[in-house]
Amino acid sequence: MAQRLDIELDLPPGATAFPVLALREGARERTGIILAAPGATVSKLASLSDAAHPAFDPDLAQESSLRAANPLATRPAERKEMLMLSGSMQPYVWTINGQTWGNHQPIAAKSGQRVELMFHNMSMMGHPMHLHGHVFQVVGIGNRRFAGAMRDTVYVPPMASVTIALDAGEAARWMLHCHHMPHLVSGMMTEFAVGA
Ligand SMILES: [Cu+2]
Repeated sequence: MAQRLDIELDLPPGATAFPVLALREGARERTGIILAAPGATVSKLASLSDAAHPAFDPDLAQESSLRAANPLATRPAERKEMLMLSGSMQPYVWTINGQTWGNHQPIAAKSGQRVELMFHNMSMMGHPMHLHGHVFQVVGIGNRRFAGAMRDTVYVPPMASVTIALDAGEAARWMLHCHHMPHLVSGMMTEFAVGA
């Protein structure tokens, strides 16, 4: 949910067509694009799959298997912050470190600092966490450290923790929020306040 990827594909030669589908979790709906070589026969696909699609990567097995082609330079973190993700359905309020947007405590850093943020999800909903103005590297899942993918959004499953590392960029206020819009609008946003 809410992930974003840049994908480079090598397609085999020949007049072939390759559907790339987005699947709705827990339901049969699907949509997508078809990559087709010149002269390929493009047949129409049903908008419903035969069976409901399972939840994607709920234990982060795939995320754990990814390694950055161009990782961050190795250096120790100068700032480490834990961000507690929580909330409830009734009332419908979602928080970071117990606060909604407007009552939030900014996460502060200086431009150029290596920062590690651990997203600790204490709720029963998954949260795709997105930081503006930066790319970051996934460097830990639970207690396990590894040189994972470069991203700008990372999915944090229920009751899981994911650690990211980044070099703080331009001095500005950068939004840091759950990319699931109903969570965002009901409070789940803070700011990464980068000083000069
Ligand atoms: Cu969320």
